[in-house]
Amino acid sequence: MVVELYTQHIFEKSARFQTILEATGYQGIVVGSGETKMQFQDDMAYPFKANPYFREWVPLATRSGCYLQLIKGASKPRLFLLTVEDIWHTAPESLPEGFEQAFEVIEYANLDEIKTMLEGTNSAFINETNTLDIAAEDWNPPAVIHQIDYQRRGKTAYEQACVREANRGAVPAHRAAQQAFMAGASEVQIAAAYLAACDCRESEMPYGIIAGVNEHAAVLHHHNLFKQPQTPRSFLIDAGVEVNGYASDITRTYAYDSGSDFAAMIELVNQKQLELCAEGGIGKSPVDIHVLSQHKIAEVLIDFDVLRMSAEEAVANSIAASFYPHGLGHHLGCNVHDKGGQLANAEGDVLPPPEKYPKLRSGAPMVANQIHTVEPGLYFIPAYLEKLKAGEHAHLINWSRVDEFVPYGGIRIEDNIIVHADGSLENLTRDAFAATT
Ligand SMILES: [Mn+2]
Repeated sequence: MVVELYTQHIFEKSARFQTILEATGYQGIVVGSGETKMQFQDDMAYPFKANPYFREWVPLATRSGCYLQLIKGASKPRLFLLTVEDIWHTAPESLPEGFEQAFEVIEYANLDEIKTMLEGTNSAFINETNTLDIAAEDWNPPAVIHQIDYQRRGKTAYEQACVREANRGAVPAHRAAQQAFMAGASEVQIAAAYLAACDCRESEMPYGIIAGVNEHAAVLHHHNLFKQPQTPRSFLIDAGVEVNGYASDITRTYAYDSGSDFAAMIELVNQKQLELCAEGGIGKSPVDIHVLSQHKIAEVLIDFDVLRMSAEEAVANSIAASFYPHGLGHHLGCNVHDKGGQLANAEGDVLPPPEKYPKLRSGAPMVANQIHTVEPGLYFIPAYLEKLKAGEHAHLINWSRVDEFVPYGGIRIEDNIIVHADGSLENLTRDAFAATT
């Protein structure tokens, strides 16, 4: 079944790339996986990760020196794999069984050989470095990159299956992390429990695990995990897994004391998050839903007597944004923050985020088969609270209530949603949690 889906995926990608060749006048497109990078003045390499343009074609995330070539009118793409004898390192990653049928696979031994094999076609070349020494204007031409990014908005059935599977794979790890937090583990120990439960190396994570205990839950990207265990109050974990190069991106927040006000606040944010998940749909504006989410977070703050003003006032005066300073969501795929979120068309014109919400990553209307994250947040961030305290609306904020919540850091709840072609919405994350209770 997976082989069938993958074959169909390559067929569809090939057809999409043929339209790019038509539109741009190139005879071919070559996508390189990238090169292993050495550390400065050292014989150690950085962990290698193939770029997303390559991973969308070929699930060989750790194999450098691969090239995918698609020629105008050709029935099958060609896949060039660097194959050399190397007794020092583990053998390079190979394709899942059956996947090789989608390509004409060609092995090569050195750069001169691949240059000879690929020269002579008027091709666009997508790669981090210009390993093939082609004319500068044909290396990552924006016209081709924009077309690819615009196409990437709609995911094939295979890509949807990969992100679905990445959600399923992350759920046992999220549960293990929650248990480790409840047992009083340090952030580093919690991350170790996460990796053990999903049976992954840290280098295989789609992004660095964010695991914030107590006040650290207010640090949006808390990656420098602490080793000392803390007396547990609250815990925010933002982590996914990768399946065939595709990511899940999931956040959950927990209270140690289920009877606390903070636990009740998590529950209310959870309700609001579910309401926001239901707002998606083909043609809907992510900007409108983001503004709605600002209102909903303002309502939570009013409900818990943190703000003494209307939700409208809180949003209009950017007070809600001080508690919720990031965007509601982004596209998800081979990039955790998949590209194309702001593209108005295949020519590369962008719809910039509204001035008031510069952090919003997706502004373009939703399309069929797109995968979005929905991740409202509510944080007590000391730097922003200080600014509010010095501002003109300080008297409308209940500071003793704020002080009660500061030790808990904050809340974020994040699910991954497919906007299906028939208009239905599939919440991959809630489904995955529900399937394994
Ligand atoms: Mn996210």
